[in-house]
Amino acid sequence: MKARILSGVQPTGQLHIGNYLGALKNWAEMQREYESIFCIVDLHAITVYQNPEELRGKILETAALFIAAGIDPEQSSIVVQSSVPGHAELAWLLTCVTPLGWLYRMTQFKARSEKQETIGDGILQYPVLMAADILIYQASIVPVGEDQSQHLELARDIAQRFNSMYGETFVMPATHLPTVGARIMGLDDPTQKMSKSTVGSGHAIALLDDPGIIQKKIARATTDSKPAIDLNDLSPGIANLLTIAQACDSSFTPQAAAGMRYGDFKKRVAEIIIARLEPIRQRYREITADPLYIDRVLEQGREHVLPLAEATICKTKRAMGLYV
Ligand code: AQP
Repeated sequence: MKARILSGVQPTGQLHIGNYLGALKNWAEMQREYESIFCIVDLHAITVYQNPEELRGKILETAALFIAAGIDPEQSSIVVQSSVPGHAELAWLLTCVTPLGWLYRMTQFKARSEKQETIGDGILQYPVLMAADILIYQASIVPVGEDQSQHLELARDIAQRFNSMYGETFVMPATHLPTVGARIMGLDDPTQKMSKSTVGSGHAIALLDDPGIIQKKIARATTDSKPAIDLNDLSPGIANLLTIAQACDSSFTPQAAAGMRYGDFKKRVAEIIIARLEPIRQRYREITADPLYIDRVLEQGREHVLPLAEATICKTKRAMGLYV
């Protein structure tokens, strides 16, 4: 039997090259080797207000982008988190074994709560729901970008605590990070992670950006005042562009860029990104030409995973002494 992998993306904002290089690209590569479940985590998205009409559109767009980026719905299950009630149900069961202090320590919670006057309980509980997303499918590997490492550690801690309190119930999930591209930084500020939620037209390369926009964004990317690339003294902006180029095209090496003038280097990086993203954009157009195709894919994914989720819910409730 193949080991199972699970991962997800929030249907918010525009999917960017960080999401692709940190997550989607690896999913597409790993799906041949593993039984794969990829979720559109809409319950995570609503931890902050989402316009309901836009959210529905984003769910479908995200599913289409999964497929355009290489996820094969005949090989992998593409699932909307809220369409499988077990995610929320397991999250409650896990909430009851999770010490509050573990949640307050999460760096993402701290960063988000600092930015807001009142903070919703959902933002605090987010990592427990994420643990439920993983544990409900007994996934043994979770391919994510580096920003999710702490949440993954917490998922393991929760699983371990549950198993020691109620007996072996959950498979212990391992984090899988890409070797290159685990943390793509913002083009406008290469000290900050590229994020869907960060506003600004120069921050991220969206997967659906056209070639002209990509060239402009790379040309404007923050670097430094040096004229050419010195591999012994890389500023965060140049290091980030090198990482993006290398992750998009494995035949590109930083050594090949040594001594290149910044203008020429940026043109080369833009070409590499365009060559990587153009087929995704084209495939996205083909997929979305049939308005019902995505609904069929999502229904097929849901049907496939429902029994898996149900089995874990029963096992967990039974372990806790609840009425099954
Ligand atoms: N910059 C990144 N570099 C590498 N991987 C990344 N991921 C996200 N950003 C990067 C990975 O993409 C998957 C989906 O994550 P997400 O839906 O949380 O995307 P986001 O861009 O982080 O979205 P938000 O809404 O802007 O979230 P916050 O505010 O948390 O940053 C994950 O596997 C993630 O690791």
